[in-house]
Amino acid sequence: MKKTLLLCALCTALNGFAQNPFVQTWFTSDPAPMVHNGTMYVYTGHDEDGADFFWMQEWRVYSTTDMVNWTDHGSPLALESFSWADDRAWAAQTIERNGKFYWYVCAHSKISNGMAIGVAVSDSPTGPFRDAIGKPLYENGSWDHIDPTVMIDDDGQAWLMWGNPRVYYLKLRNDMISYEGELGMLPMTEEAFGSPSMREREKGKQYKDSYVEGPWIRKVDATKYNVPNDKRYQLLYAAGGVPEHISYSTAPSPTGPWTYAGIIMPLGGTNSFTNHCGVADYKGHSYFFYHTGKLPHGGGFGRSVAVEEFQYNADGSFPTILPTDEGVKPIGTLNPYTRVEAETMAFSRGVKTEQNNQVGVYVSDIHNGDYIKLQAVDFSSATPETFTARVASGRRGGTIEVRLDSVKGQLLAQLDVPATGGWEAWKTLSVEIQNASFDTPRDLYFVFKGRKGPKLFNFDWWGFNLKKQRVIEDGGTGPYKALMLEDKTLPAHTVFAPQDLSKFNEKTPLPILVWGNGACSNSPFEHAKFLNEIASYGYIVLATGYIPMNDEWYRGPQSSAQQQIESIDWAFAQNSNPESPFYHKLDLQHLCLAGMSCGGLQTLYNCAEPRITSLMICNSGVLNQQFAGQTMGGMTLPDKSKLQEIHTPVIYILGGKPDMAYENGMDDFHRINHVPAYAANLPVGHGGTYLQAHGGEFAVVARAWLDWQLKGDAQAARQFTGKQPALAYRQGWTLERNKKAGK
Ligand code: FUB
Repeated sequence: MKKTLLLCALCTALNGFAQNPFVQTWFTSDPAPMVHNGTMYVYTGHDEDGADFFWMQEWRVYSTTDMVNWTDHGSPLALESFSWADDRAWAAQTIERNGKFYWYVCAHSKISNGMAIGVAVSDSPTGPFRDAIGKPLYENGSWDHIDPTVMIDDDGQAWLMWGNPRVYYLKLRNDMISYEGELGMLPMTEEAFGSPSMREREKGKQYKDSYVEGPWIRKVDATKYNVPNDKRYQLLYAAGGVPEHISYSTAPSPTGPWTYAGIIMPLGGTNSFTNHCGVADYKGHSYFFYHTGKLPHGGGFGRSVAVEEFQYNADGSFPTILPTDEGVKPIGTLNPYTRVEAETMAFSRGVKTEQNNQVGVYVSDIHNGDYIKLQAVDFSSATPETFTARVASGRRGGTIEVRLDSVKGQLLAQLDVPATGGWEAWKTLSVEIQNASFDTPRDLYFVFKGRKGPKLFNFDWWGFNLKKQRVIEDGGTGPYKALMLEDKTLPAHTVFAPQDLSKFNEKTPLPILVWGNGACSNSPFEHAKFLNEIASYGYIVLATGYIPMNDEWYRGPQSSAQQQIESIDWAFAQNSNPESPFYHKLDLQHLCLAGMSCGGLQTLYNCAEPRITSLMICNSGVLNQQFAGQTMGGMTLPDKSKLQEIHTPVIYILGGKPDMAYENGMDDFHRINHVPAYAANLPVGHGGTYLQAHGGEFAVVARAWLDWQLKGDAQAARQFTGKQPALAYRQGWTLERNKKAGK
């Protein structure tokens, strides 16, 4: 019987229709829902894998806003949180009062050697939680004290109830962590719960029902239901002995008198000998939470939380609710254009979750063939350009296949995850979307592929992008993690900018670097690390050419010098466009035009442009007279007379004598007498250090120039000014200055 049920659950799951159990990464039990600020939270227990009893160590939290995609918030509360607890982290419930969240738990107490009721508190529904009083809220050595449930009545009185095989109650004070009066106990009568307490039952007599444990106290909303006054309070509970079903009783007040009202979830179809329920109304729907043993390898000590939607009867009473594998329908959609935590899922196979201080909860234990499913993903009929994910692999990595509708559905993208140097050495990777037609909300699948057997990688978060974008070198070493993106309003250019633009405004705008590439390439593939690094220190960099979506060399047609002017025009237009993410965030008074090699010539070609406030010529210089008049990179090559059009300070950053542009660059430098000019050399040759990690030394010096020229940074100025400019003392570098530069 058990096997058949399990196989049934599995086949439904594999067919992609299942929503129950709604957590598949761990065994979870005793669900306690709480709605707060438009989000449904569910607090659960955690059955250990392979357990032979309820040896439970911690509690967990999950949340959703659409009832199908659940986010795992990990375990913000465990036995270790309570100095007095040493075993059995059993059923619990959380409630909010005055902005604080109180999580009532039960656990074995090493003080009394019985089960005890404790309370933890937090400022957030997802923790961190701490023991609110440093001792049990209630204990007396009895094993009855399990399964707390809590309710705040309309008059503000909070009631805490619990117990197996009796129901106890306390009136909580407003502080929620102390109580007034004595411990109360509900009379265990046939009328109240279907049978009297065990000791009082008549031998051989068939009773209607019997209270066991797991109470859930609630009050019917009299504004919505035609509920008689004597039935306004409802106590739901696990009933009938082992195996358990769910029944309930009603009363005119929490203290009674209670009247047995019938069975809500009958026996059968759960593969678990316990059951434990919680009820919540959310976004106009009503939900009944319970647990089953229906995950693979699950059962009585390996339970899993499940949920069904139901409708109250007109008088607020419960209908019969049956367990299903399908679970509930989405009541919202998931936005794929934000950062979505990988531990948000509607269904998964094979994977687990872990948590650490660096990234919080992430998906782990990913093996070949495992998958994650999300439901009702709303692409809003837009066409995403790229898919981004943050991943880490301490071994060989693998692949994420991004598919629509099923594990074998339309392939949108295939992201290759390399070895990143550790299971927590995270890298943000992007890949282009291959083909896409996104009409209505769709199911989305991440299917994991790689070598059979070993763990492949860990998965922290993902997102789709409407722009082509990519994060390299973890966003750079600066204080503002950067990304590069292609914007449709600036075709054939790549924008490098901080990922979080909220820090920038009219008072602290982003200075602008406009860049032309070596070989007049129409992609900044060779300079991406260098430019990304600069952007991470609070610049917008507008580079000529297509975004390099991988590390391959660009082999298409060359760029033109005009593209630098397009970049400048675009920056000015964006800054005054209220629709732009860069609206009033760009520093139009501080703009450096720069380029490398052929891009340096494009820069000199454009040097008269009045909006430029600084120039940076890298591995470049006006070519000999013999080339004058020839065309290259969309321009007629400038001759030396062009240098007279420079109207801003200029620096040449060259690769020393081994640089084939050294002679031309230094010749330019010696001819410039009308503006401050600087020549910095590091003898590394024409290729500079652009391809080194974070752009190497050239990025350090270029950034110092920009910090001084565009941000007025006095410390950076010291690299180039004074009797003993710091750059001249930097390993390998020489610095020359013309008379205008002064000392
Ligand atoms: O999870 C441990 C115990 O099992 C709970 O406290 C009971 O309600 C039953 O579900």
